[in-house]
Amino acid sequence: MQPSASLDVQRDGEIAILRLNRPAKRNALDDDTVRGIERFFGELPGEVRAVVLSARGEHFSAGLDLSSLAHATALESLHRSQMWYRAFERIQFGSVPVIAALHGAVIGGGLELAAATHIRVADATAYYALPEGQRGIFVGGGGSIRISRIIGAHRMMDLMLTGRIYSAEEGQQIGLSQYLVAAGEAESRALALARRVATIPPLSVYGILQALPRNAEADPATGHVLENLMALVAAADPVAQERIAAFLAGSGEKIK
Ligand code: 1HE
Repeated sequence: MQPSASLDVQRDGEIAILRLNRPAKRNALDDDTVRGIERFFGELPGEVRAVVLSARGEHFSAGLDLSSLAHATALESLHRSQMWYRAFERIQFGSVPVIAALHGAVIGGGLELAAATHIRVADATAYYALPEGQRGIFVGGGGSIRISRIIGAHRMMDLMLTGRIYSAEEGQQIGLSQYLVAAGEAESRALALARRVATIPPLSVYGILQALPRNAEADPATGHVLENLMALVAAADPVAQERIAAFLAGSGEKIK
């Protein structure tokens, strides 16, 4: 599948690797790219069990392609935002875990894109900024929801009001990445994690991707009911039964 000229797709068994491929423009996200992301996640083959989202060139992404704002009416910008919402929702609430491999600039809409993924691996060259305030605009890819939930609204305000840049190390401390690796190693670590993730049975994946983030926002009473139902459904799956029986028989995987 080649969802757009600015995206590059590779298959490695049960893993698909989607790379932003517009390095001359620092992987700035134009309409074609975002539409391509939406298409890619909407048409993922059933055999794919995990996706690595990476980028070619020196930077992950410089955010929204600012040239698309040059003559845009408010209505056109609204429609663009809605397209970003659709694309990023397909990442966050799709059927497979998505692992981002971050390096260089992870800026503006690029950070919004990364925030829609489930696991983020950053290398030592990664840095994060939200220059929307300086540009006189606002986030428009769900960042005020996703990024603020990851790092807190006040940190996000600081980034947007002062133009502060977080280093890879700072990003790791506040949860922008869950893994921090040496320069040039983000994609290989993301791939290794994706192979591990691909062994999780689909019903557990469903609970982790669909029930968990909703429960994190739910009132406890509703959350307990959803958690119970999800736990019952997952445990009844023959794959879960087999794995538990294997552990009890001494042949299952040990946690170490
Ligand atoms: C771009 C973009 C872009 C680069 N839109 N064309 N994002 C920003 O405000 C970040 C803007 N970009 C930068 O600050 C820098 O480009 C970088 C720090 C990321 C990289 O610097 P550098 O020196 O490696 O590259 P460069 O020379 O600045 O850029 C290379 C080319 O990419 C150049 O084009 P060229 O034709 O002159 O070669 C740049 O114009 C182009 N380029 N970034 C368009 N963003 C859903 S709402 C989200 C709102 C936002 O994302 S706001 C944040 C926008």
